[in-house]
Amino acid sequence: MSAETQNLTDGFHLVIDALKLNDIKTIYHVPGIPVTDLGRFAQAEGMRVISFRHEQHAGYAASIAGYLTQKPGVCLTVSAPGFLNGLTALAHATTNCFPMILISGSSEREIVDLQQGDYEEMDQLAVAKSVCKAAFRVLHAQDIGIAVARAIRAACSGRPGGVYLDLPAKLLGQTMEATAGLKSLVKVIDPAPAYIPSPVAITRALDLLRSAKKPLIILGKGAAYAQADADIRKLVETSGIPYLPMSMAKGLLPDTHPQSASAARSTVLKEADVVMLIGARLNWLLSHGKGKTWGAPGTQKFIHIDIDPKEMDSNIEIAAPVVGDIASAVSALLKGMGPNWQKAPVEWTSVVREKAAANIEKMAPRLQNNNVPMDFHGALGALKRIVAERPDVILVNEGANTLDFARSIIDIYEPRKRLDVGTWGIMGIGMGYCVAAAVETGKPVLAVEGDSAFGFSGMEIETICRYKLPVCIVVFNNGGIYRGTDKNPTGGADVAPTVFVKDARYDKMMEAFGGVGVYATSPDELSRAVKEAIASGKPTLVNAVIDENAGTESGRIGSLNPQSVVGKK
Ligand code: ADP
Ligand code: TZD
Ligand code: MG
Repeated sequence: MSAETQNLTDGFHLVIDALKLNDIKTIYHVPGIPVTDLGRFAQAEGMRVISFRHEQHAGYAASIAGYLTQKPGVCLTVSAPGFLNGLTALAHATTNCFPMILISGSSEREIVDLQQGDYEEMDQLAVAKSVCKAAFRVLHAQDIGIAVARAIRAACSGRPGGVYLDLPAKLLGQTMEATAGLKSLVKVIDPAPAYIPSPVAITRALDLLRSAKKPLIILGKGAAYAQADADIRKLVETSGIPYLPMSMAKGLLPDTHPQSASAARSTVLKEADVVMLIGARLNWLLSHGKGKTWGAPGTQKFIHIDIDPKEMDSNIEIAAPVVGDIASAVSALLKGMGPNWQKAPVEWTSVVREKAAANIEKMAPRLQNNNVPMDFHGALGALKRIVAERPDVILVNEGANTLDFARSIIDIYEPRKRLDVGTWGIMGIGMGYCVAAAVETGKPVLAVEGDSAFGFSGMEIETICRYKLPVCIVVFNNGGIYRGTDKNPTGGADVAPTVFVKDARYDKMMEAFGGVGVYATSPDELSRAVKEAIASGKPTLVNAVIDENAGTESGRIGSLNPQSVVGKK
């Protein structure tokens, strides 16, 4: 370093220093102009820089890192196409209420704005705005500190979500005096301030709860995100109310908990008279709180705890809105309930418990089958028993049948141990989630993937092997989307659009990168392979051969498909 540059810093280093000052330790990334050196310098400065094969997966990794840690996951991409690849994940983070920051390099402003055709030219800020909570562009090195601070605050405060930060190439090379640079950085104090619900709202909610004959609690992934695990459990147990976890809220209380109503879902949704939603929206996943899934209109009243006031009455009337952060709200409810709270009526809780127990008993023998080729129940029964022995494993899950069956069959025992397709029911989160789950927690990861779902992010198994992550991927290979048996009705040479290559060997892909590949045709073989993978921590892919007839159209959401009166299948 020459004497003149000794006391200088630049845009690259200010971005890194600003992130580090705010305790952000990892960047999920794909290198290229103009951010290659940003990734290199970040690594040199002690950050963990995880380099992916495609930005979408780096983005999904960042989004779920945000969910797991309550700190924004950071994804760093190149301009236009790299940015667009990352944008799907940014939209996903916003939709799922995960804090994330997408940082993209961009081309020369003067050329972009005059549309003169720069390398990877695009007005990225304008494009990003519609899919995130906030979008900022930085033009001067001295503003980097404040921009990163704003991005963190926007991502974490209130309802969490995605934020876009646009860094033009020229900014990164800009210099400023090092001490002034250091002073320009901002450490965000209290990035997610508590949002205390009003005492009136708490009293109203408790009065309604007290009047209930058939109360129900629904826990959503907002409740899991809030990390108020002990108080949430205490609330459920003190109240004695049956609870239903949404898929990513499974494990907040162990799925084997006597108050779990998962196996009596349709009964409780239909019959409950007061429903308390904690960090769960009444969106399509809960049939918007109305229709045949629910009781007759007017027979059910809702308490809704959410940090976003706009969520109240979004689909139906909310009798007791509790606007606040979940930790504060649950603690206020507990305080209001006191030690002598009357537990939920046994006439109700015993009905729910018996219904759930009967359904679980009915299912049990199917989960023990050792059929070859495997069906979903035999294969998932084997995995269920493994997770019961290793509750610390993080389960990543996507697919259609593979998703729906795994969600109901595999019990989860600890909070934030089930990561899945989320609010959009999106395919492609798989390998990005695996990487971030392993990197952020150091825990073993088990991915249960439909063969179609796996294909969306399959190339990232190289990333998993490269970083030697303790990830075991099980591909449920039924030869296609939903099933492998569709035919081309014309009899032409092309196979049906839902069908893949027969007997594909996904396990060999893993071997290509030095990982362990296993071909499993029975639940016993599958079980052995997964146990070994978890014990060794070696990147492993098990190709689990599933009966190509076993699945159904769209898994459990086939009813959402529009129907044709003239089309032939
Ligand atoms: P699920 O898909 O599990 O039903 P949703 O994603 O629909 O869950 O709902 C999550 C909800 O949790 C969102 O409405 C979001 O505003 C809310 N939320 C997220 N974090 C918090 C928090 N700390 N406190 C209160 N509400 C939160
Ligand atoms: N693209 C994206 C990004 N998300 C989607 N949800 C889809 C397409 C549509 N889709 C589903 O909803 S499930 C699915 C697709 C393509 C794949 C289902 O096949 P699978 O699972 O092999 O993963 P099963 O076990 O065969 O049902
Ligand atoms: Mg399939």
